Amino acid sequence: MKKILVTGAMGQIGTELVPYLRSLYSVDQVVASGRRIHEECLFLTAGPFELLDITKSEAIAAIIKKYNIGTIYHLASLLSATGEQDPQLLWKINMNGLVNILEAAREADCSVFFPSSIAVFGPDAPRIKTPQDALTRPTSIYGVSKVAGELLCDYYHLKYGLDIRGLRYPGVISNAALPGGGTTDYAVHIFYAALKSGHYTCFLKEDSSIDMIYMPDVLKGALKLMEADPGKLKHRNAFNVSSITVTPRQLAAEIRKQIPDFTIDYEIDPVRQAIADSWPDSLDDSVAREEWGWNPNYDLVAMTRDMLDVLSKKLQQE
Ligand code: AKB
Repeated sequence: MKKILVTGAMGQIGTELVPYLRSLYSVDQVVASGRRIHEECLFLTAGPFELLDITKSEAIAAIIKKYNIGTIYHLASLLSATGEQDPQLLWKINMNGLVNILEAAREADCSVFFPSSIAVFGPDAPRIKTPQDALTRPTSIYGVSKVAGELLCDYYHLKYGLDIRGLRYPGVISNAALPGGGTTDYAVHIFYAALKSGHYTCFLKEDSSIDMIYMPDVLKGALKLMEADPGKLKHRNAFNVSSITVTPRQLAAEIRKQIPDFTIDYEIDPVRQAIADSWPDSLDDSVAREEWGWNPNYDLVAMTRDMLDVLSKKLQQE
């Protein structure tokens, strides 16, 4: 049976996607890869693991051949805030990396999962419940790379018949690895701060609304899309998905239901605030629901309860 390769396995999503896939299939069936090994993610090396610089095309081809890879979850990417610090580096990693993956997938006839983002939308798109097929004219380099990536994935499907599927994730909330360099990172940091010190200083304004999704739904959604009947997929790639629409003030209020003394104040980071202001407040994910049965489990209340529960146990052990 052909194996699965996960790039960017030491990142926020990869750290949980690899164990999830290994638990569904088998440890040997899933090859994790990353540019370097983070100490807190050493557990990923208990199964097949390869150091991989995504900008080196021969290295990707060699891993595909070595393990007989049939499916690639291509997660290696810089995020929105980091991207604004070095747009050229973002382009190199996000675009050249994707081109390399698609070319290697074409040579070896692999299926590909490509995570896109709410960042594909810019100020010209409708802000509330942004539809699946709304105008994609982003103003961040990260958003530009995700739009180009979505189009490239469509092109490889049309031109070469490659099976490439993907989701537009909003902010991802999780409790294993910390997110690195995103605009929505506040929605993870706030939980650590609430449990450690009872106070959080937020870098976005209190009323900045951006959609979020909880990690179990991220994993479930990716797998469900990859296993969906291709005959039913009209869009195939770049599906809007979401489950929580929230502002920092509302998230703080939800946390306060369990930690009544929790306080929050605001020191706005102009770069991340400008990115947040250019993104939709919320996404319309009805097309994903119709075409392949997207059906998330976690709303704001359930996610907050689970985050605090899991994180408080984790922090007690540290
Ligand atoms: C970011 O904030 O850059 C990411 C994203 C929404 O794609 N979390």
